Amino acid sequence: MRVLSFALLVAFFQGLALGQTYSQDDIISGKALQQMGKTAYDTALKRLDGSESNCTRDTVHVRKEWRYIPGPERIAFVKAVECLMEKPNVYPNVTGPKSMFDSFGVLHYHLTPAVHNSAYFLLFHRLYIWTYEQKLRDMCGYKGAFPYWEWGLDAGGVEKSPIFDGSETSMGSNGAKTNKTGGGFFGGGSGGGCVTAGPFKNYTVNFGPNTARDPLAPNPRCLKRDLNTALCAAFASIKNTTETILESTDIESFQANIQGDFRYAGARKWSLAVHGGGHFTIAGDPGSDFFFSPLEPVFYLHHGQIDRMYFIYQNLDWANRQTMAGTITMMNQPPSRNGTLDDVLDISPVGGSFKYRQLLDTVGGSPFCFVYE
Ligand SMILES: *[C@@H]1O[C@H](CO)[C@@H](O)[C@H](O)[C@H]1NC(C)=O
Ligand SMILES: *[C@@H]1O[C@H](CO)[C@@H](O)[C@H](O)[C@H]1NC(C)=O
Ligand SMILES: *[C@@H]1O[C@H](CO)[C@@H](O)[C@H](O)[C@H]1NC(C)=O
Ligand SMILES: *[C@@H]1O[C@H](CO)[C@@H](O)[C@H](O)[C@H]1NC(C)=O
Ligand SMILES: *[C@@H]1O[C@H](CO)[C@@H](O)[C@H](O)[C@H]1NC(C)=O
Ligand SMILES: *[C@@H]1O[C@H](CO)[C@@H](O)[C@H](O)[C@H]1NC(C)=O
Ligand SMILES: [Cu+2]
Repeated sequence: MRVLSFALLVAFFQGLALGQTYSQDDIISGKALQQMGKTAYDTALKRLDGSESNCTRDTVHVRKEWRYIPGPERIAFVKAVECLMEKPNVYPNVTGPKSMFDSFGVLHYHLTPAVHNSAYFLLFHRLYIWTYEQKLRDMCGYKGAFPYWEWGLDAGGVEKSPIFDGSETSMGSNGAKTNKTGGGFFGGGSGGGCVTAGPFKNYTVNFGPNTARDPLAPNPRCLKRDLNTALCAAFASIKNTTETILESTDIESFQANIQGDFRYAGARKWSLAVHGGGHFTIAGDPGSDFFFSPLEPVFYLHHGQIDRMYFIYQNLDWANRQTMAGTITMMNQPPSRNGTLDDVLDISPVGGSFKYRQLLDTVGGSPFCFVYE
């Protein structure tokens, strides 16, 4: 009896720690997510105390939401991305890709069937965007904060988002308005054509789409966007982001909920879910392309937020949240074995080779040293 009540007490306090007691008001206003983020940040930093690695409270990189990064730093980020678009492609024997930026697209194209709706989704994308960040720093001298995109902040109008407003401190505008049949979520958003203003207006998408006969052959074209506020509000709101974290009790349900993996009954209510929601809030070409979406520069801000959710989820119960679940093929097609933390992720020639186990902790372990603010 005493054991039972002790267990209940522990469960109660764990519930508090995990924030399961937040009111709907606090969830919708963002107060809950803010507190969860703060707890995760503090928990991660605490691991640095007494650590013998060179990742310390002084050296740790703090990732920030785009709009809370000062204007000049945002402009420097855009310049660094444009610089990466000028550095040479590292894949041999491909004619379409022209730059280091493009090489990331080739890497994602090759690995797509293994790293979505599989055991590797979260840790692959963590390494992938971190490697991109390193290239911006090492090859292009970027010194500022690496940005993420909190979609829910734009659920009232993506067109006026500081990411998409077309100003020089944005990531470029919406696409030009085009006539569309249909409507609703997938009938399209408020653009559809080429980006008309701001950064990346002149960026040439060099290859793709994945439906092309040779997806890696040259196919130069403009960057198109079709911003979709209704979709953002329905699938990637602050409430959706917060409850996806709160309602996920283990890594298997977390990765199912974040991707709306319909194999899991509990994940079906999320439909597109925040991952698809963020992607299709941008939409367009190559933003809608499952294989080539990283050729859309905002991809990295979107996946920054996915990784931030993972960071928060992990650090709300760090001792129990360093596990992996699922198999090594997309939707387990073709059927495959379970992934393990001792599997190796090799992203050469773009980046390095690591055991998945090394990618669990964003601080203090090899190779990462970052937290989310
Ligand atoms: C820590 O040292 C490693 C190896 O020398 C280096 O690659 C890494 O960039 C350093 N990290 C920081 C945060 O200084
Ligand atoms: C590239 O193509 C050349 C000529 O066809 C071939 O000899 C070489 O093995 C290829 N390299 C790679 C890495 O596929
Ligand atoms: C869009 O549709 C309207 C009405 O059918 C037509 O007048 C207009 O020319 C179309 N615009 C484009 C860009 O196709
Ligand atoms: C795009 O290119 C044109 C022509 O070179 C140039 O005038 C314009 O400033 C460029 N726009 C941006 C946003 O870089
Ligand atoms: C996602 O958020 C929207 C807006 O807050 C809400 O209407 C919708 O019900 C949420 N979805 C789920 C599955 O809770
Ligand atoms: C694979 O993982 C699932 C749980 O995610 C487990 O039920 C199953 O037994 C595992 N299969 C093998 C062969 O270990
Ligand atoms: Cu991906």
